[in-house]
Amino acid sequence: MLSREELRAALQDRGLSQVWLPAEQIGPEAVNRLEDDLLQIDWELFDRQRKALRRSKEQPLPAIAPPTLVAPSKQDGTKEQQTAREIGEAALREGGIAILTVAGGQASRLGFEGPKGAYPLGNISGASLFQIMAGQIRRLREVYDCNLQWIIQTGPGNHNETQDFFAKRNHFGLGASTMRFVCQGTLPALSPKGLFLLAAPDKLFRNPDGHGGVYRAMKMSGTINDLRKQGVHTLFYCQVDNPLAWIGDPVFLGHHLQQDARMSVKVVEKTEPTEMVGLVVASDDRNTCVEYSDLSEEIQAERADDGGLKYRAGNIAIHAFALDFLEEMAEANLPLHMARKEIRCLSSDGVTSTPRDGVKFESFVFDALPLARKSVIQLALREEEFAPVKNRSGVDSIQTSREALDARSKKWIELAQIAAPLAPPKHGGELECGLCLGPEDLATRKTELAWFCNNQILGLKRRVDG
Ligand code: UD2
Repeated sequence: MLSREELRAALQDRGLSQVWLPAEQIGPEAVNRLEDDLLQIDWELFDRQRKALRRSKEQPLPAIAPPTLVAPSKQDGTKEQQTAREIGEAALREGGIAILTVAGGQASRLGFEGPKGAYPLGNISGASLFQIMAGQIRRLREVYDCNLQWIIQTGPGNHNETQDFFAKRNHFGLGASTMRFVCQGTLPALSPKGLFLLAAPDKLFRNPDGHGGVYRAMKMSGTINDLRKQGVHTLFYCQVDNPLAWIGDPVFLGHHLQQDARMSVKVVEKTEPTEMVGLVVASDDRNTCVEYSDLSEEIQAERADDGGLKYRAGNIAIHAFALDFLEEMAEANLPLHMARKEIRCLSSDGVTSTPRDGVKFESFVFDALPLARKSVIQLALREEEFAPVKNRSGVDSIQTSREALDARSKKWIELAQIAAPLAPPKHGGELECGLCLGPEDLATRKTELAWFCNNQILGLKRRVDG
């Protein structure tokens, strides 16, 4: 960290000395508080922010081609898939895997106060997104007889609330010592001319550094080192907004490990050119992920010989990471993405607050993909693995996600050949959180199932066969 004198010099060199003025008008204590805040600035990163600001346009896209895709995990009839499953299962059993979920966002788009993971999504039970995921992790621990760790990335706006949410619910039976909450960092927002914006005379205006902040947060918090000491070598990564995420999918993990991949990704087939998901494409000898907004409409609408979209690999933000690669990415200078917005901050009078033009910066997890010398891109079946909750209504909404969960439960019950008295009624049923990992797992538990007609949750109650 800089000394106080060095800080003053760093500000002066960059033409930023006016940042002191409002604090100086208040007094030395306010100046000290601002100084403490400014001492947290990473100047190398700050200079990159300013450089990004000066870049007039995003970089032109390199030549791209469709990536090579591995078949979905469910279609595991082939020998290849079976081998991958065995490798993934062995890694889970041996304790080489941990789960990482990014949950730094608020649920404001859903009209819900609080961390998004606390949103009660369960159709009948009202189970939160966190609880649905916790259930899967509990079941994985049972099936693979392991102590699977769960790391949740929170944000400065929901860190305490998220921890309280879990504590009040006894960590859903997972055990507090096997969970870790890692708070992502922030980046200062800047004016279009590259000056600091102030939230108050003694405080910079900052915003969360994006889900790409997870790399730094995992390293700075000591989590990567601790996991390594515990024998973890690979992370399964997912977003909290997708309750269908097949957490710890052993086939996906197996492919990733077998190919010695550094970062892998699951994709769903994009069927509409206008669908707003990032696309995984091949470029040179690497894979890369491009935001839909960075691709022209013509490219997005191009067709392949089979009539489907040429670029159809839609990123669902499920990854596998080699732990070493995750650590490298903490120092990798990933691109900074900018959002130009009106920001409510201190006005030039240094007293009142007012909306001003500003720029927020963040980094994205998937920008690490082209830095991975090897990556596996695996197809996932949308109806099985992807129904994110992004909006209050319409596409990717609470309703569409609930419907997808419901449809999947019904399908699993059918596939597990659960007999009529145990089958759910036509309209809305729910599999109890943590009951099973999929239809095969459900089938193994047939004798332990009971159907609760009154609350329509298919869960574990008693051994029905005595
Ligand atoms: C993201 C991807 C998109 C596609 C889609 C799949 C981006 C820019 N786009 O869309 O390509 O893969 O997901 O669902 O990411 N989060 C944090 N910290 C932050 C910001 C977000 O932890 O600073 C978490 C957030 O809690 C959520 C996830 O990251 O779990 C996704 O964030 P989002 O909702 O902003 O991403 P979205 O929907 O734009």
